Parts: sequence; structure tokens; C-alpha cells
Amino acid sequence: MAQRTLIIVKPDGVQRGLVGEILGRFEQRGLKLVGLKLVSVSRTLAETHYAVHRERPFFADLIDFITAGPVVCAVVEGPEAIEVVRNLVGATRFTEAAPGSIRGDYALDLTMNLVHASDAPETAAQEVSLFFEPDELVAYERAGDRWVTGS
Ligand code: FUP
Repeated sequence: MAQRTLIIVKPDGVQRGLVGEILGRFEQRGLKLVGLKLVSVSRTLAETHYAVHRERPFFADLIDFITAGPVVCAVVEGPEAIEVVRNLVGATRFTEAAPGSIRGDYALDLTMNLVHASDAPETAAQEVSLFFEPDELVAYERAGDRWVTGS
């Protein structure tokens, strides 16, 4: 089933010049970009996005980190996109992230782990609408899709 999911290249990814490399991995897999922008995340937006972690001891550091510099927000679309993207991103803990995944290839820190990706259909819908207005998402056909997804 075609899904849309939110990807955030976190401030460490932008500062390290890895935006192209990271977004390229999703494109290379065949996922279609339907939304893309550079954003300075406000503390209010960060606290809403990470509300589920509000009571955790690392919450303050997480908010400081995600607001420390611009991020790149993207929405991608494709078959089972949520799970496909999570697998490309790799495990949260860098020690567990498989080589070949983005975190497994580039991350050596728990907080500075380069990418956020939605983890379920409900959170994906919520997070896409938190970071993008409906008119910022673009529906379009790609000529090559017939050879990637069959549709
Ligand atoms: P993930 O979905 O893989 O990004 O991870 P989580 O939603 O579990 O956690 C959100 C972010 O909190 C992670 F990207 C890293 C950070 N985090 C910490 O800084 N310390 C922790 O103990 C756990 C997570």
C-alpha cells in the first residue's frame, strides 16, 4: 500500500553536509519526494513533535539539539514507505544500527543520529501535517515509476 512518511535530516546532518547523501538514499530506493524544505525548528514545534518524550530525562537535550540549527524536512511516498524508510535510517542506537543504514554508516552518538523518520501510520500522518501545509505537498507522476513499483 502506498504511504507517505516524514523524514527530517537533523541539524548534525545539515552541518556535516550530508543532506544530499541522506535524501539520495531514499530517492535511490525509488521513493518519491512529495514535500521538501529547509526549516529552523522553533522550541514550540520541537516540543510538539517530541511530546511523547516529554517526561524522559533526555528531553531537554533533544529539544536543544533539534533547534540548534536548520533541518531539512521531506515527505516521501511509496509502497510501505514508513517501514522502508525506517529500515534505511537504521536503529536508534548507533551501536545497533546496521552497516548500510544511514545511522550505521554515519552516526556515533545517540542524540546526534542524523535522521528522524515516522514510525507508524498514525504518527506519520500527524508529523506530516505538523511540518507541512497541505498545499506544500505535491502530487505528480514520475515516468519511471512503472519500472519501480509497477504503477
Ligand atoms: P527514533 O524513532 O529512532 O528516532 O528514536 P526515538 O523516537 O525512540 O527517540 C527520539 C530521539 O531521542 C532519538 F532520535 C534520539 C533521542 N534519544 C536520546 O537522546 N536518548 C535516549 O535515551 C533515547 C532517544
